[in-house]
Amino acid sequence: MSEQRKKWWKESVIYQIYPRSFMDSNGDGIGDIQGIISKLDYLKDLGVDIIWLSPIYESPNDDNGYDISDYYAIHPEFGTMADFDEMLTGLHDRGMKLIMDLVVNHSSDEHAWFEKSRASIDNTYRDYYFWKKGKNGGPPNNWLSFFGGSAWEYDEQTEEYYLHLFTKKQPDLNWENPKVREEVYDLLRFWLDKGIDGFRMDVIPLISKRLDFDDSPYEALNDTIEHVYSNGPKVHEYIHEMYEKVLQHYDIMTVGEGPGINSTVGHDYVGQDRGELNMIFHLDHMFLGHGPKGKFDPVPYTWEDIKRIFREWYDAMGDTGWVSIFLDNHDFPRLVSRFGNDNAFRNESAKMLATLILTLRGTACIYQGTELGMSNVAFTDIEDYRDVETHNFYKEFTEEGMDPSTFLERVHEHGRDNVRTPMHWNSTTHAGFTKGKPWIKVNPNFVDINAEKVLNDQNSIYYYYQALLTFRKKHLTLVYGEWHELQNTDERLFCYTRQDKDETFLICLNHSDDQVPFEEDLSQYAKAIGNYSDEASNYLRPWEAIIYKKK
Ligand code: TEU
Ligand code: CA
Repeated sequence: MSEQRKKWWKESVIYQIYPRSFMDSNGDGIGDIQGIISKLDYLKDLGVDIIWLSPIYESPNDDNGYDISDYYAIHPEFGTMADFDEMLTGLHDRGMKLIMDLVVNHSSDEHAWFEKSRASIDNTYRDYYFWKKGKNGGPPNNWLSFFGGSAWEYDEQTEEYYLHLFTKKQPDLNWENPKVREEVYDLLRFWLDKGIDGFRMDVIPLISKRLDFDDSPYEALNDTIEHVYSNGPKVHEYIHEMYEKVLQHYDIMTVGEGPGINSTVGHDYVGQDRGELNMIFHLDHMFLGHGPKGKFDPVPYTWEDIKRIFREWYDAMGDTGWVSIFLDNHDFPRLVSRFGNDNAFRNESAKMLATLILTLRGTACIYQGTELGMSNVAFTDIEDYRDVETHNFYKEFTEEGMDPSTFLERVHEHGRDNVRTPMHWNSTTHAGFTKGKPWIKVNPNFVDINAEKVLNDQNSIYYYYQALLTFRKKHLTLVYGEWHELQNTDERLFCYTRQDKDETFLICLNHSDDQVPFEEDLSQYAKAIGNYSDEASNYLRPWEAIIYKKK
């Protein structure tokens, strides 16, 4: 890889903090910035480089901060701007970086812009959003929200509908309007001039709408997302303008969250000469299993589907694009429950998945608690859940006749609150997350799975992540090296090499509960890291992961 292609944000590992659930410092049951500050050494010791912070701006919390009512203010429940400055300094003093969550496809309906926009037909803020007359006594078209129901909300005051691809409290901003774009560029400069190191851009491929607003011809929500909502006609024009006017003037990292970005269009967003984004959080593997009506209408999928997607994206990026590699975040179930075995092989499978994340080509991203092996929760009462997506679909599916207990089982599998229960710090009340009543119940298994416990167990998932992160820093072949998958291995294995002119590594992963034959000639290799203490010959044990280094 040429020197010019080497970038700090390719060699770094991201750790995502969902602030509401990370650490509460003042006993109100809500995680906050001072709580994060109290854990900066914990993060430094783990060995992560960049913190991606989910939104901490003013918000009515209809979607836990992804509905912003003031882009320039810290929500008081998280703390003050002085707390923010202290956290940023604390990260930079430890050689770490901070990227913030940029949510500008939509604002909150409580943002001043929207309050003015909805006040009358002819004010200067009217076309900050999308307003349309209804059709045949209903919404302008058949578009559905990601979170159930119509994507249009009727507003009595001016007798028109406004567009919201998410909840009705998240009206979509009209990027056709240059004033909206300039408002966004101003807020970007505000945070960048404070010294942050970049942005994760929420649903960025949705910002350019197909202005004919024709009905979607697709049955499945994911098809509408990909072909109607995403990758609109001016999306690259807008992102390039953002790059030209703001992004290129700072030494920062940008990552676009990409619902609807598939491997055929991915490079258009991140090609090194495109003047757009540095990398993508694509969701192809994360949307696997989402049936026609979304995640609570599940369909089966296999590891072959997952591996196919990783292959496609590696080929699509080539040497001039870049992706992030991740298997969970604040929107998807705990990776050890979804992709591993959080029962009989929680330790082994969590370590195997860690090995995959940290040895495929891309910037690895770890979600809070994954380093502890935290797993899905299974509340027995729908009222214990907080996520608006869960409650909207609970209402929709049960009104259509689904048995509530059936829906609850699907929430256990696919709900976003699986990853939003409070971080497990120790085995004291509420897992040491808060001295008060947590905003959402703690997963009862915190007594067995918590930071204090893993820090006292040399065989823990935490120390495996720490060893992998250290190893990866020492061997940049695992960052930049070519990726080649071994052919003709058992379908339960995922084996590949990473190589460049300096080193070659062979990574062997068993993504099953079985002991699987493995006949590769390993005479040229020596085991460097693995999740079993000893070495078997000619087979891989359940969820075994081994990194071999060529002699
Ligand atoms: O998510 C958008 C998205 O495509 C999905 O992750 C979505 O949240 C859904 O759960 C997938 O089934 C982003 C944010 O990450 C999410 O937290 C917000 O709710 C959403 O946008 C709206 O801002
Ligand atoms: Ca608090």
